Amino acid sequence: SDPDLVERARAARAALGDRAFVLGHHYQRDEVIDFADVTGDSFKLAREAAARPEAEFILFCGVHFMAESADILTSDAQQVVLPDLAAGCSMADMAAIHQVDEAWAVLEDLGIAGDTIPVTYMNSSAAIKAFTGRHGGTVCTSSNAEVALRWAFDQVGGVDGTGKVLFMPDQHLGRNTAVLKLGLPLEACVVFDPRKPNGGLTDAELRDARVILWRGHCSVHGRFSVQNVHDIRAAVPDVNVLVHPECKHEVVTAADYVGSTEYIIKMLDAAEPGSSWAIGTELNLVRRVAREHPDQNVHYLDSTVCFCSTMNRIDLPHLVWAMESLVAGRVVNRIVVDPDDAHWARVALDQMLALPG
Ligand code: CIZ
Ligand code: SF4
Repeated sequence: SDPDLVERARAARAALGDRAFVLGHHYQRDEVIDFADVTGDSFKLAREAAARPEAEFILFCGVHFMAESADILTSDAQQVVLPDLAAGCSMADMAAIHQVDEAWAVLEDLGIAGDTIPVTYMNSSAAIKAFTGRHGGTVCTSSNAEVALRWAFDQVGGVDGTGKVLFMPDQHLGRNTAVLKLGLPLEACVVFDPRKPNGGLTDAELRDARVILWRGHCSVHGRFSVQNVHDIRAAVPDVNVLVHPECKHEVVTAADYVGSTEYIIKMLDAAEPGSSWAIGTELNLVRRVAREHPDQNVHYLDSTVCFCSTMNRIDLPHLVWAMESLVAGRVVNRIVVDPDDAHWARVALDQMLALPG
């Protein structure tokens, strides 16, 4: 990147000192990661933010829902800054609170809301997390989705009972976890499409379902295909195919390993030198992992899938602008969650933190 800009970034970072803490998500650009005090997935970063009560400013290099979680988990005196407000998440945007309220009303009208518990993926707005907290549910991440789903079923009579989970907003993580980890049949999962009356489902389908999956997906991970897995196996002998659970069910089934971002990093750290890997996740992360493991043969599962475009909105110019503004005494792009939502979202986040394991 531009050497002048790097110099300005260094100067602004030094001027802020301990007043600021810079968090960098694994999917961020290298030019941004270079200035991160800590890197991680959304869960680790939320915990890191909460563990820095002395920092006046939390500069969150990631997407909007992550900055919201940081605001919820930090004190009121701390200010969370998202260097570009356009850094949203298309998956989180697929579940708007008015749609979720309407879906819940459908379940209430059918008399099944009382047997249903909401579970929301970390990748959702604070309003959806608050909805989940108000209805006794939990947040989950891709690392603890199995434990979260088991806990949720336990609240409504167990995995083998008749209670239901409403899983938002990623249908793939929900389905992969329910079927591959909890052993529920694929037919026990239905997809609720918020754009259609009754979610596009019959009353009987809703009554019989065990897992009601919200119709959401990740615009990056949702693009990997089974053909990609076949192609890489044909091209690279003995390749280990490693994908994120936001990938489609058939892709995860065809792969050798499935796991969260932190799992993917650990797998590569522990891999035999000279082994071959094809990784199905965001490209900034895969390139970084490949660079850090020159002794391994790291491939990208599909070269036409690439960056998360909203993650990439945070670039060095935006980070420099945010830091220089703070140095000048102007707090820009502050993320503040409505206090009532923050309270109930925190209930759902605390429930997640209290899960076993
Ligand atoms: O796909 C994402 O955005 C992920 C995996 C986020 C996170 O860190 O949990
Ligand atoms: Fe959202 Fe997918 Fe981008 Fe993650 S990678 S921020 S889930 S669109």
